Amino acid sequence: MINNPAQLTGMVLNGAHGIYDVHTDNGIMRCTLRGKLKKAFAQANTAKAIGKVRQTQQQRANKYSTSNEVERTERIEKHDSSETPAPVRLSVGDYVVIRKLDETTGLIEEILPRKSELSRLDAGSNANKLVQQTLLANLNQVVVVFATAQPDPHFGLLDRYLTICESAQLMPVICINKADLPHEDYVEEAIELYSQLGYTVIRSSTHTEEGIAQLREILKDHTTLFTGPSGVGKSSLVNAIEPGMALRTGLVSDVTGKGRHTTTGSQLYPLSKGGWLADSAGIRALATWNIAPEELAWCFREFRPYLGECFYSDCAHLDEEGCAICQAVDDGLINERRHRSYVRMYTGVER
Ligand SMILES: Nc1nc2c(ncn2[C@@H]2O[C@H](COP(=O)(O)OP(=O)(O)OP(=O)(O)O)[C@@H](O)[C@H]2O)c(=O)[nH]1
Ligand SMILES: [Mg+2]
Ligand SMILES: [Zn+2]
Repeated sequence: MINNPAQLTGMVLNGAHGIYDVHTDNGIMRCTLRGKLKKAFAQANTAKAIGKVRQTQQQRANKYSTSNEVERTERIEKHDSSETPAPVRLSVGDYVVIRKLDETTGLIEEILPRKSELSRLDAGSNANKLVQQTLLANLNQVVVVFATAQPDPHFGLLDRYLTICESAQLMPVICINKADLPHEDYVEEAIELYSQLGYTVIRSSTHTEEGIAQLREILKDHTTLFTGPSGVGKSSLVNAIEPGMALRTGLVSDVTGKGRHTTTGSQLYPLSKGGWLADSAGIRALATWNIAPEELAWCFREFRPYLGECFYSDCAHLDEEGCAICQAVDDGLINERRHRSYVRMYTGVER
């Protein structure tokens, strides 16, 4: 509880160039970070790689990799409870305590603990310096958007999105947009596959309005992230769901005056029927953050019934003797392409 009248709590709606718009009971406040927080984030950026590489799994993984891919198979394990957690970097969706400077501006003094987050490995990471990029904090739903065509969907990439959602224990909804465009049979087959796996799959089109009402219903009273590759129509969907929304909010990106159409960072918008919706920039490559190798198989939901059934207790489910998951693939019970996605993610190939 805050008793100091100069302080307010709020939620970060967007941020760019060190300036953040924070939604508070006093309206939207334009804020900067307090110096102490800035310094903590700078240190977090240089945090060394956490966790250790599991030797046996590393060796198995190497079987599938060429030598310069080996490095990439190094994986990050969950933080040890003994480790001091690295300070989080401020993200859209974070709840913060701010000190009012005047009626419309403030200073962010504290970041409140997150209830949830969806993160990936920051594109600027390398083997010595792994950086977490949080796409949205305190969310409870993710809509992963792909298009039927233009750009053609890459379902191996969708599997990566699903994996990071499963790992964060956030139920993903799959939205296949541009349903109005002619598309290949494999797209319909994939829609069938993901529905069978238990995911909600919505076909949508901002041109014909197909699926828009269903999306509106799903978003009500949730804090949802719209994510997916660039150009699939995320921003168009946001506008179709809540017409004029982008115009109603004072966007920080206006500060640069570049007037780009392509989304550059996450932006949270209030929904008139209740809830929040975040549009995010398109993501080309998606590397997982903080998913241990032994957790990866669990993130493929159809593998779960077979976990613990393999001959070797430390089975990596790649192509080992007595692997229950590989057997299920051979028997046609697990989709072969999904298993290939798993192998690629496990071995770090095609990151
Ligand atoms: N045919 C068709 N085109 C669409 C549809 N939705 C969006 N588009 C077009 O697809 C292009 C990209 O749309 P955006 O909404 O900017 O895509 P985005 O996913 O936000 O892209 P980034 O911000 O770069 O990540 C635009 O030219 C839209 O007009 C649709 O349902 N059908
Ligand atoms: Mg966009
Ligand atoms: Zn196995």
